[in-house]
Amino acid sequence: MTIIDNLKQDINKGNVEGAVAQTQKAIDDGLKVKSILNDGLIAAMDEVGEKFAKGALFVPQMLRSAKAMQECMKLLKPFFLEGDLVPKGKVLIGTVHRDLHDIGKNLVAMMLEGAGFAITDLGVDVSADQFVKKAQEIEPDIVAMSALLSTTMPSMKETIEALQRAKIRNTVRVMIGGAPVTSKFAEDIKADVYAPDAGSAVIEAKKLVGTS
Ligand code: B1M
Repeated sequence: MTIIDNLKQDINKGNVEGAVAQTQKAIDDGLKVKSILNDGLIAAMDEVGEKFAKGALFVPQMLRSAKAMQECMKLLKPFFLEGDLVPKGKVLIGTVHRDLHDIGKNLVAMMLEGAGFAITDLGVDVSADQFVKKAQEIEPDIVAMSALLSTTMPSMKETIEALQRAKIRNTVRVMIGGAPVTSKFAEDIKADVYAPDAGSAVIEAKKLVGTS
């Protein structure tokens, strides 16, 4: 078995210590961080999701796997730094109302931070009102929303409408993403941009603030 196989197995089992040890081993052995992330951590979480959908595992096990992934991501964080100390722009990010999934959102935030953006992270279950209030306070360049549930995607539309009502829609750019989100949905709800993954989120964010 390769280190990546072992890592996937530990994430699948929710073995936090094992997964962290395999991630460290992968880094020490010189594996590409992109491969550790995509072929190891994200691939394992996809497997966890498939098993959950089939009823082969349950929420507490998903939580253990999520915890393992979050701990491994901490080890990868330093590798995302592009070394640019002048902030490229301000990003206000959060997972939308009634949605508790934060791994993808954290990854996007981490990579944007590494690319030189100043991040304000509102966490999970963020209401339209909370997005608006914080946006009025910090005046971000980008409002970034994540949703992992098809049932919470409408909150993205609600937030955009709330930004409109607060008359600040024109002063921010809105980026959305998350597994069930599509570019068509982004178009429908009048978001400025959809990013399918964390890497694209960085590329799109740079374009939005005109630094790419
Ligand atoms: Co949940 N869950 N979950 N879950 N969970 C999914 C999403 C699901 C697809 C599993 C399945 O059935 N196959 C399914 C949703 C079905 C749907 O609506 N389409 C589901 C369900 C049903 C649920 C519950 C309802 C289960 C229940 O209680 N019966 C419940 C809902 C709770 C709630 O939110 N109110 C629930 C709970 C949970 C846990 C709490 C146990 C845990 C989350 C823990 C946490 O996040 N701290 C959890 C997990 C871990 C998952 C899966 C297995 C993994 C998600 C993940 O972290 N992936 C997931 C199955 C899956 O996605 N394959 C599943 C890794 C992460 C890196 O990917 O988040 O997609 P992702 O992020 C990607 C891109 O989407 C993108 O970039 C990232 C990678 O580069 N991206 C953005 C994300 N946000 C972005 C924002 C951007 C741009 C890109 O711009 C702003």
